[in-house]
Amino acid sequence: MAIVVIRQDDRIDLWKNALQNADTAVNVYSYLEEHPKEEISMAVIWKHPKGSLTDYPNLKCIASAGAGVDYIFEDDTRPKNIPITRIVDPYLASDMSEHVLAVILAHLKNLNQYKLDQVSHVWQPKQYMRIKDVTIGILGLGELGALTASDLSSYNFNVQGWSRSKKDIEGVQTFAGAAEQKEFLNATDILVCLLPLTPATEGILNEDLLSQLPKNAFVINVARGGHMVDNELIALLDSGHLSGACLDVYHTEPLPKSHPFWNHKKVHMTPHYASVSDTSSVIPQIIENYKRLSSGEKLQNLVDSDKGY
Ligand code: NDP
Ligand code: OXD
Repeated sequence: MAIVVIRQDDRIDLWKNALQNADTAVNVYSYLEEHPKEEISMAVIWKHPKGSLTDYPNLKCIASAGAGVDYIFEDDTRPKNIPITRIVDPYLASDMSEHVLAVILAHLKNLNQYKLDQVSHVWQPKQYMRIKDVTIGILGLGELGALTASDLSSYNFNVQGWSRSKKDIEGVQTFAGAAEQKEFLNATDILVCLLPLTPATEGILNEDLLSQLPKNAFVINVARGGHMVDNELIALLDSGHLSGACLDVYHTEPLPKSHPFWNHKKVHMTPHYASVSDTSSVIPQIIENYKRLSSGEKLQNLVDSDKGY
């Protein structure tokens, strides 16, 4: 049994070495080096080249190196009858919560606009908003959404959240399913998307949904670019219905230089770095799952293949 690391970014050696150092008894390979393919039982992957999982006849587990697994389901050639695991990690959740808080405060206090004013040497005080006067609505109350919601509530924001099944989170008003979506949206001043990307949520941030937010609402997408219908967001920003958007994720990453988001005054961008799996924190759970796989025990952080998350 052995592990192969498959990712196309410059973190592949970091991941390989971190897994290797965590347990020197385990054979860990990068998919870029010569390796015995029939020995591989676990593939630790992040945005792997489509088709690359078919190289391993004895693969028993696909371990996503991130929380999201949409890229795995997009690969039709993946082995379909083996478990998929993902990252559930306190730092991944708290880093996301901190990022969302920073974006919200920058919006309430006009910091993005002041940066633009500084570049143009403009002195123009603007009315700011207070925490107590805004309602944050979070789409998705899973590992990241639930912590973000309760953290924001502890800062005295009014917080509500929407998910597939009903949740009970102290200080957070919760809504579930299509029937309760409109009431949730109508009362949301700042919408935060923390849904997984699945066939049910693809394109959910469209004109129909976003226009149910009150006028001047602000949108934060930290989930996946595939949730957003870009041209419909731009139309609602241009019409004045939405006051702005802060985006961390895009249909194509890096975002092509010609995309209209780059030059849009109401769009604020970060490069898919709201929250990143920290090897020192998440490698132990992957090694633990590798040991469980070897001894036939139930794996942790399993993805539900029927739901796609
Ligand atoms: P979870 O699987 O823990 O939570 C998903 C939540 O979304 C659940 O509350 C679930 O409802 C809800 N949900 C799923 N489908 C629907 C639907 N059709 N209708 C309503 N609610 C739905 O995911 P995480 O919190 O761990 O992560 C969320 C996403 O964040 C990831 O999938 C990833 O795409 C993104 N992410 C982005 C990062 C970044 O840096 N930008 C970093 C890490 C993750 P229920 O509880 O009822 O099942
Ligand atoms: C993740 C991500 O899903 O980084 O972990 O987007």
